[in-house]
Amino acid sequence: MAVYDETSIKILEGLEAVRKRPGMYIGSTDKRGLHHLVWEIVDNAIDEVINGYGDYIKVVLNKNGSITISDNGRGVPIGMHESGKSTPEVIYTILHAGGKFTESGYKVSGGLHGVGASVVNALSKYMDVVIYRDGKISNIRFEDGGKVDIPLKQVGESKKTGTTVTFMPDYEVFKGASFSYTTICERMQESAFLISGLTIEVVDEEEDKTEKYFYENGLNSFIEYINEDKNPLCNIISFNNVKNGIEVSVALQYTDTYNENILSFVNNVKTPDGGSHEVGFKTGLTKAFNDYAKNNNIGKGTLFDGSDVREGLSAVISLKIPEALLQFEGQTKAKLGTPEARSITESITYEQMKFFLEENREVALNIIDKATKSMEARDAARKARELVRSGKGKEKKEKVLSGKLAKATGKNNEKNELFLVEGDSAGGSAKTGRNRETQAILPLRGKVLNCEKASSNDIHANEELNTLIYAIGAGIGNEFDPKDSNYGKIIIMTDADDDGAHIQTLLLTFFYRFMRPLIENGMLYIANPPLYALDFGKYKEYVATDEELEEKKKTIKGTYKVQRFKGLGEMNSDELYETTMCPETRSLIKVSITDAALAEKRVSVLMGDKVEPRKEWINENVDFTLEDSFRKE
Ligand code: 28G
Repeated sequence: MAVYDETSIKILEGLEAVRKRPGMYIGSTDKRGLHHLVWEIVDNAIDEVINGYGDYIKVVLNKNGSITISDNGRGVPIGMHESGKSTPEVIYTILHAGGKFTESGYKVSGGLHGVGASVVNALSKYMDVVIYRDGKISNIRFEDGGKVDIPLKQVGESKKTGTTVTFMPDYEVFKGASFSYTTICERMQESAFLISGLTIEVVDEEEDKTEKYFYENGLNSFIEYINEDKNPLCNIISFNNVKNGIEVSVALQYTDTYNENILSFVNNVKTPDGGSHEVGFKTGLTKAFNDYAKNNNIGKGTLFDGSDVREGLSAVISLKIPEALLQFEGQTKAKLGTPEARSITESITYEQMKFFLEENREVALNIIDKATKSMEARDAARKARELVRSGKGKEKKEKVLSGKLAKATGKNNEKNELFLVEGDSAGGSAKTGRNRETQAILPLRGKVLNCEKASSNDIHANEELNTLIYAIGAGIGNEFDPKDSNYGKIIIMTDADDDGAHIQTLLLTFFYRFMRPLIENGMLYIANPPLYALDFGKYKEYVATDEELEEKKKTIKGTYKVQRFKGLGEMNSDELYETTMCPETRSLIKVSITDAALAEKRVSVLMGDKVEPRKEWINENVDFTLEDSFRKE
């Protein structure tokens, strides 16, 4: 039985503070917060590897909802601390003010984690730590938010070294949340890319699944993975340099697509909102290309825009920044602030790219050719916009839209909704049934262009998409501004069959590539038409899914007919309005991007022109949706 002295009481008060305001320590108590606990413990294991001890980390999702993380590092020291407590007890119960220091001098993360293993302990029903060190196996166990259950004691002998931590999150705190194998795998894969030579294994005991990640070539492997289903235009270019204690590593490669895909990391943690390092990288890259073009008399004498030299670019930027220089910005601390990171990344990128271009003339010419085309396309787009502003353009716009778009009569853009409807027949019903004041209908004929490999010129030449762009009226690509949108909601309404799903995917790809802020601002929706109607004679009830139909069948007495809707066209206009369009009775699916990098990867796998990866991906993800990265809520 533990004795409670003054310091013990202080410690318990500290842990209690975490339990009272978990959000302050781990951001939130939803699924995200729950995963923070994992990252916190895994980061400690990663630290040990970065310090040069161990090369293997394993994460096991246990059947009972607990999780076990182990490494083969030195093992947490097991000696007595000056306080009279064992070192492990101190490490797992004392809150670290600010963030923790590491031996390498680089704090693992600057964001919400880095709060220490004691926070995880505070939010766990129990935590069990097994340490292999000094020929011994030692164990300490905590319960109910960090109270010592069994103090550190030897439980065996072993020549192994390392640490194993098992914890059961307090699901009273993380109500309804559960660990996601996919989320954990994706993050572990990312860590394995960033730390060459590290093996990370993830096991799901419940589902009997396991993944193992190991990459010998770090960032190069990362780029290989990102571009695996794209066609590269050059070999992977990579460089690494240190200035003023800041280490910059970059790998990049151009592909024949039109998208730019830049991922950045600081001290092995992703910076999803970029920041000074990304700005520096972009400036350095643009300058290198513009200088090269000028010095070699290539191109048109006009300077490239940054976006021109990033067309088709995939890049991973990884910085190591000493603790003292770390600065993050924004609510989620997902953006690097450190000003030195900008100038240092810029100068390293500029020097290295300049050198590379001079040594690789053929590649240089190839990329500059692509950038020149981008510049011309930009120019063409600008001229087209100017045309729209002048009378002629208005005429053209009206002509493109006439006979297709049924406009809303109301003038409140934010309240207005644009329905993109599959097929003329459903389009007709939607036009008849709609609320004319707020709802506009644009029927889509045939298949939408696959935008994965389309340039903005291709898009402008495509009648179907052109109509859509004019209807929304907020521009496209870099010029797109959701504030100019004629509609507060854009709603994709297709049949609930394979063709409908395909059209949805094609439209999602278009919006993702060319009007991404629309998704980011939560303005894109998918309509959710019913699959069945139960006809009771006097009235009908509508049912959305097969499961719901089975449930309903069990409870209903009396006679009824089941009608299955094969498509939107089978509903009459009133039915279509009531079930799928009426704001009071419909259910809409909001499209959101939870992880841009993943969405990027998935869009290129699904929509790219390489057949094998697509087949593989579809086989692995049987239900053909863009879940997770395109979360539908
Ligand atoms: C299993 C999941 C997570 C860890 C270590 C190794 C050491 C350590 C961890 O020390 C205490 C305080 C300052 C030095 C350090 C072992 C030095 C020598 C370690 C982990 C000691 C922290 N030998 N491995 N902590 N410092 N793995 N994996 O947590 O003075 S945490």
